[in-house]
Amino acid sequence: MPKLKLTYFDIHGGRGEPARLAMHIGGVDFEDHRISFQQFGNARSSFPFNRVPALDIDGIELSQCNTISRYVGKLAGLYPSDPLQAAFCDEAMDAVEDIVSKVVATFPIQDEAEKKAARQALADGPITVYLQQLQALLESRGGEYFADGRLTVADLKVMVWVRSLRSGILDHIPQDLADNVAPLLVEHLARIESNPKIREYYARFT
Ligand SMILES: N[C@@H](CCC(=O)N[C@@H](CS)C(=O)NCC(=O)O)C(=O)O
Repeated sequence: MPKLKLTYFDIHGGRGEPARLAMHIGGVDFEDHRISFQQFGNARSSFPFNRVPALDIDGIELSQCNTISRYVGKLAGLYPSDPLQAAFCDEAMDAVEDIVSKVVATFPIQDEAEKKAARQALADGPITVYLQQLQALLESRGGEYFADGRLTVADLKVMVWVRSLRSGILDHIPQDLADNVAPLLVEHLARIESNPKIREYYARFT
């Protein structure tokens, strides 16, 4: 097994969290390198594409969160070997990345009224559409998991996003949006969060 070091912000969410969870669930040993926003700012140019998460694999730097999740998912046994099931897994992960990118684009908006308008437009439009379509995907795959009839990195990716929407950290996005437009994703969140290994992971931080 290679020596792995995942660098990401010290938060329980975002683009690095699915990989952390996957490695914990699969018993994949890794260094959980958490950095502050200030440390990131000071070291930005040292990361691939000036971004995190970054996964150091025996000295090789790997970027792109879904690529990282797929890679560690394979090591952890949380990525399908069947090509179609793998595509289902990728589809859900890439959909989340689409919508996360739209929300992240509002982070730099300084003017509060402008930010509110941008976030409300996202909530009424694309976020609702992505929630509904992800819910439809989940239903079409049997209703419990996004691929392979079992827990995969796709479930971790969707779970982390839906949890962040409901957490209240995103001003101007109604906390109950997912509950109202995609209740099956909220049930999915509860199911995935109740996984004993996920509970064990978060218990380390309390
Ligand atoms: N396409 C990249 C995007 C990575 C990304 O934008 N990461 C954010 C943090 S979640 C970042 O590093 N932002 C710093 C910046 O934009 O300067 C991925 O999938 O990992």
